[in-house]
Amino acid sequence: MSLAVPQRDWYTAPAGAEKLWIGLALLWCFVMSVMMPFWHFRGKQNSRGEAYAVQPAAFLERAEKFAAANKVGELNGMPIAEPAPGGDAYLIGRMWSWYPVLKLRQGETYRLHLSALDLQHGFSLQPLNMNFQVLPGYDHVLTLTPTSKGEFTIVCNEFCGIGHDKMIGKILVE
Ligand SMILES: [Cu+2]
Repeated sequence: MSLAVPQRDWYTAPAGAEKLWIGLALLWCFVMSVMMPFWHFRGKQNSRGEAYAVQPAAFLERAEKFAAANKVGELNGMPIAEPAPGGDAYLIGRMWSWYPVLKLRQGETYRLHLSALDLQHGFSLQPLNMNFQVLPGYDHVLTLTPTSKGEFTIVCNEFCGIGHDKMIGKILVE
């Protein structure tokens, strides 16, 4: 048994329909590549990339202070915090909950500070499907203006252990 020696000039240039399809695929690749930076600057659902270094313990303190000062109720034992319009809101991602529940007003703008206390979590706002990374050590600030009323669910979309699927939070918009 022996292997056949490969043909020396195995390459034949694409021609006809093959050439056309490769050209179209390549063109689409360029379009998609250009759309990434385009939507980064023109899209209305992107992070501006504003982030600060923060120790998890310091972030916990700020978030607890925020939740206590703005508490307007409770939902399943979790405080509901209503930040002042135009003000700062804090949200902690940790194994395995989002703290606190936020109550926001439609049309008002907030600065939402997102951070994790233990490991990487994923902030995924449903049913809008807006997704942001939540990392310990980083205070990620999102400028947020709710455009519709309702109850929005935050799920964690970065696997974070045994209780990952129970990590569900709420944002209420009135
Ligand atoms: Cu998580």
